[in-house]
Amino acid sequence: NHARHHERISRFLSLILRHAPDTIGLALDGNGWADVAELLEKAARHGTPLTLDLLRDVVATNDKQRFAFSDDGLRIRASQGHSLRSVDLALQPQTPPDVLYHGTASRFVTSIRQAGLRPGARRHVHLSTDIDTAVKVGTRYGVPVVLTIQAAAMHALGHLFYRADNGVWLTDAVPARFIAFP
Ligand code: HQG
Repeated sequence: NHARHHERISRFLSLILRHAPDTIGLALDGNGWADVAELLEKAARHGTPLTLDLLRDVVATNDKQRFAFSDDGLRIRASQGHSLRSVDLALQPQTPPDVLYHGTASRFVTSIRQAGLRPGARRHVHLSTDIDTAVKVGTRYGVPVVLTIQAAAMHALGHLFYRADNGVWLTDAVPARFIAFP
């Protein structure tokens, strides 16, 4: 069915554009962009046939707007979520809202109280402007816990924040003193 197929393609694109482009022999540039024609050709060669129309449709209807085309439509990248150290999204630092939210699982809370939020395998800690999103993110790993981050206070002390093209907020790490636990 249609929705399932889209989700499968979205997962494939997340793998290729965030973590492991080399699984299909694709190269990303320093800002995470892949050539669309090359992506289609290499995806097909490695068992995931994709038309340009289908790719456009997946990008346009993706629930989290995970992917974006360049203005000329010739390149595509993931808007956030990378683990590849070679990718720098070249986002401009921005002033965050007063508070941001981070959804995690209850079993991580003891460790987060001690170490703060760390990016783990990804390049950044991911934060959202709304609690609902944080609950969904936390649910991926277990019983969700929503942490409230004093983003404005961090920013005032020199921590940099970035807003990805899909509205997700990114920062390098969040020291525990800026986190309110429920
Ligand atoms: C936790 C999804 C112990 C952290 C989502 C999280 C997001 C710690 C996990 C995006 C810790 C890392 C990212 C510490 C952080 N001790 N645990 N000191 N610091 N953690 O998947 O934020 O659907 O790398 O709380 O919607 O869950 O893929 O990060 O639970 O936007 O597009 O370590 O991925 O988007 O997990 O998710 P992740 P995340 P997509």
